[in-house]
Amino acid sequence: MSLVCVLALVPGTARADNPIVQHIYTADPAPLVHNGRVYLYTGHDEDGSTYFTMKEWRVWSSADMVNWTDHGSPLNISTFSWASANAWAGQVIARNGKFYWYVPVTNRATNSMAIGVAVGDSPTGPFRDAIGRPLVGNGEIDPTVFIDDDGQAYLYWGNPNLWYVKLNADMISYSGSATKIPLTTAGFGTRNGNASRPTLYEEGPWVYKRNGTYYNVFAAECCSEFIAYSTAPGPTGPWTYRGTIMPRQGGSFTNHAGVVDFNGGSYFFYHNGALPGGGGYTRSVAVEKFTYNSNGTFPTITMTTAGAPQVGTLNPYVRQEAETIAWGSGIETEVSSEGGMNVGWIENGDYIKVKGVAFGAGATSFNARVASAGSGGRIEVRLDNSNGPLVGTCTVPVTGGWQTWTNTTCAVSGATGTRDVFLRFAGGSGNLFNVNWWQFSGTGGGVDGNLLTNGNLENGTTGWGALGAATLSSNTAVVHGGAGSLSVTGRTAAWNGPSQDVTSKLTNGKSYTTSVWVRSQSGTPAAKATLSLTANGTTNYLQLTPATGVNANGWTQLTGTATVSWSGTLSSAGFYVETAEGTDSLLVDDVSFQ
Ligand code: FUB
Repeated sequence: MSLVCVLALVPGTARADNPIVQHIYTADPAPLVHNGRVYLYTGHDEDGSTYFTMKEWRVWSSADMVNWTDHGSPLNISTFSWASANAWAGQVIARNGKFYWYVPVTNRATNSMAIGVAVGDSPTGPFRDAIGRPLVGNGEIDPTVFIDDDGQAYLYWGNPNLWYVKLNADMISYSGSATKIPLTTAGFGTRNGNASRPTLYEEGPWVYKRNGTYYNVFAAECCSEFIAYSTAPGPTGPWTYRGTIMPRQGGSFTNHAGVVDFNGGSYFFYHNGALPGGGGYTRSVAVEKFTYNSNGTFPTITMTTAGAPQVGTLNPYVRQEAETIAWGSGIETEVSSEGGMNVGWIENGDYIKVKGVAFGAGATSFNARVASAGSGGRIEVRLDNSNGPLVGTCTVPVTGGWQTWTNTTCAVSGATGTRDVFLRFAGGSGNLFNVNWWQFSGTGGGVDGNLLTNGNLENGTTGWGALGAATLSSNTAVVHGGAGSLSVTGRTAAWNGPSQDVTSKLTNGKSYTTSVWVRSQSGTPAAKATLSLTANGTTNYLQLTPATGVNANGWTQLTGTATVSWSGTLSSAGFYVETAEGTDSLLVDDVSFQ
């Protein structure tokens, strides 16, 4: 395989966090907030492109807006048997437990652009062609999708025109015919000197509703484009032009916006040509946090290299994917034989920055899942920058295959408080090794460590019991990480599941963070982690994670933070995994509660 590293930086260089992805070029951001994470759908500009040569779409996600997990490419041109090229700007929306991804591609039969729709059971896919043919096709591009409060869904798209259709509730068909939105100068601004395109509207609409007002954020007046917006009292207009959001800037002659609210903040995603080798066909997605003006209008937003501030911190005491990255230098990613992605093409001096890692009172060891068909090497765990204090060094052996995985562990000293972590890779020449995931251990549980015994399920069913009717067994065929997971069968009620007693481990009034990876053995139940707290003869139930739909096709992470409190004396407390309803058998892995 031949890959070009997009970026290699001098060790020690302090880096900002925009653009979001450094190891490939990305374009056309479409964010989606789902279950406490931001999922970011992008296109992928090929290295060295001299046109919009785009073959696949990519998915990224983050819980904190700075550390982004690479979920690879669950959708590409060949997903649509009728499409021939041009994996351009799309958007994903969730409905009825499914995720619908609308994309523009070239229809082979007509050699013109059409809109396809893919569907998946999770935000990271896999995605399949929902209907086996274009949903709509009139030679125009850039779909955006929006569901109004009354349940009516709308699909908008277009360049040079602006169209909409009313989608049916199934999200894969529509009623009526495609309707042209009048591109008036009152609605979309005045473009001078172009009689065939008198308004500023160019492409890339992003339609949503906020406080009763409908917003259409769009790329204006190619080339180069700036981002402007219009508002309307209804989903189909009439639109009023409101001005510029993001001026022309950044070395790409296109720009493309996506806007979401997350965790109480508002975020503006866009693209530019900021990476080395970047430009109009080698773009990169970036994000800025902003605040709407009190009257609902946008402030002017300019591109920065700092990006958005971190929301919270990253927990090093649960398994973290190596491909969860604030800034990567020299590395690439690929599909891992153990599921998800791994970091690869690691050479001497490459590094990964992980931002805002909350060590608390201190980490004592570092564990990483590694593989090498090269020469092996070392992972240097450094703080603050890639030449910063060295707090641990793990040796990576040659394992005999790039997907032949083993664990490496080393002592850590001096990692306290909240710091940026740099995993800096060292060794001989050429590709050294791959990394799939990593995890620190803390100073003996409590504040910094996992309160659960055998949370990674690498030690059979040790530490786990059944709440109600459930049969627990160790599973080695389907695992999230490592070599074991927990199979939970024979449930006869929704609350039945694997549990651990944590009575002696809780502090009244303290917040605990939970992470559980779950998949069903059949069905698509909503799973959740719960704490039962019995004090003074009364039992209360605290939901630790939102109930989240899981399926048999892949692992879903349930996460949440909850404050535990009780009155009087706590007589028993149990952590357990259950479902909102139903008795489907489950698989559970890599559980932490801390
Ligand atoms: O990425 C290809 C095209 O460039 C998109 O569809 C447009 O929005 C522009 O960003």
